[in-house]
Amino acid sequence: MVPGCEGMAAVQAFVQAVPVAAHARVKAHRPRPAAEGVGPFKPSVPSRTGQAAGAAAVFALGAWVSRQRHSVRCQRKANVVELAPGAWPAESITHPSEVAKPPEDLSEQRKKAWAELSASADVWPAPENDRLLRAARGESVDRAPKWMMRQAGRYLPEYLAMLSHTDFFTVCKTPELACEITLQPYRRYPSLDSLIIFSDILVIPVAMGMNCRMEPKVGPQFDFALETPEDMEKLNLTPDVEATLSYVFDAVYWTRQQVKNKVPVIGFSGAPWTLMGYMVEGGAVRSFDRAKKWLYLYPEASRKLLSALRDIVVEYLVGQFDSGAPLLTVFDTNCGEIPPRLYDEFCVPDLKYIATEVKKRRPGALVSVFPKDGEMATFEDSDFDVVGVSWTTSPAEARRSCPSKTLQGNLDPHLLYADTEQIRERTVAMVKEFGVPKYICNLGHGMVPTHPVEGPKAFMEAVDSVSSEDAPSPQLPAK
Ligand code: 1CP
Repeated sequence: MVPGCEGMAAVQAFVQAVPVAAHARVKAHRPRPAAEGVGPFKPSVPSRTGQAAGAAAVFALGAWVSRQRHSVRCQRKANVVELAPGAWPAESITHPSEVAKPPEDLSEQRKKAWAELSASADVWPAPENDRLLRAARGESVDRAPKWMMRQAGRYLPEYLAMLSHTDFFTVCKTPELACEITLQPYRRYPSLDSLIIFSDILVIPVAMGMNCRMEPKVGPQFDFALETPEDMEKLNLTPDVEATLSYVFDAVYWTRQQVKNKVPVIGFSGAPWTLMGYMVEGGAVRSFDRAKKWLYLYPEASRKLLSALRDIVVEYLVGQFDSGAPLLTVFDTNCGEIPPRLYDEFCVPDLKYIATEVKKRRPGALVSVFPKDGEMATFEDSDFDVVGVSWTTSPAEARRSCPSKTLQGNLDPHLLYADTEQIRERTVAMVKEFGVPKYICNLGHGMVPTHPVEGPKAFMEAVDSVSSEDAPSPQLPAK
């Protein structure tokens, strides 16, 4: 028991006893009004009062909000999450039972929609705000498009509220809940130029037969690790991607509808090496020693695993494109964990193949890679449209490494703890260093649970304040 939170177990037991989980809705579904589904915060309480069961519902919601506050206070004491003072936006919370539910035949509708579309075109109609896609294609834009890695997640109290009713992978597997969490940052920051579908890179190992739990304070944990090559026999190296990951495709398709195609929905996958890292280690770890050893001890088995992952990644990205995600990102978060020589040998050919193959099969798709802390120049000669820049690289160095590519990045996520003035100043300087042409503004890695919610607002306002005239392509001095 966490000291000072003695009531927490009872509260949690009560919360669990109330059948509000995704599959056990007790209330009649109340679809949110159209504008509410995508716009900035709209208090949900007043709209309930006119309903027949208004008073009871308000009472229930009040009790629920109070439970969440209590739970978050307890979590803060347990040092699980730090919320900025006054950051709790009670009015922005959507109860899982209130989330608009898709039709039973969503998967069939999705497949039919793509079959009809692909008969005449190879892309979905452009979103109302297509800055991200224009920038990815190297076309002109009025200002830099922006989004934040891990924008839908644990720094948002409304995410924590949702997660207190269900578990992480249930959310991933329930399209309306994944959609709701995808929309949360957009409601809070309506000037975002893109949404990234709420999911996790680890859904691929799950599809291969490695069940995964999200342990509080620990992170993802698989039921088993790949200790030796023999353990690969426990995996399905060629899973049916549509059958095992259709929940992600449905979430993409549903989110595109719910956001009314106002902004693009980004699809994503882990890169083979980053996925292999988690599979060999058995979950989130501080260092990937065992995975690195695999490359030296079992090079053949490593190649076999990496190429199986590569083929699944291609299918998975194509499936997300067909569901309505025009831009697909490959996260190679563990790129910088191994020396360039090893990365070139084991990882680069597969990554290049992924970009080439996805674009061969879906010429309208835009593909992006984030080789965190790696040698970006490797990707200048690839079919990726966009290359992500870690916070460890300077904008000038990144431009020199990949002169023909659209670059994405790279604000130090820690800057989001600073005061608004500093955030604004550094962000404007960064946009000018990159220049608006061929640029997508983002962080140099993801948001973390302790980030205050005010930081992203200052970051986004700063990006919006710089026009393409203010920040033309930089003239880079020779090195
Ligand atoms: O908003 C978004 O970006 C969409 C959701 C998203 C994405 C793109 C999540 C939700 N995870 C990811 C990708 C992801 N997951 C990566 C690649 C990108 C990156 O480096 O940021 C990696 C390495 C993971 C693996 C992972 N998932 C870890 C281990 C690494 C770490 O951060 O310690 C952990 C802890 C997770 C859990 C996770 N994934 C996503 C969320 C919101 C959470 C937290 C779960 C929770 O506690 O509620």
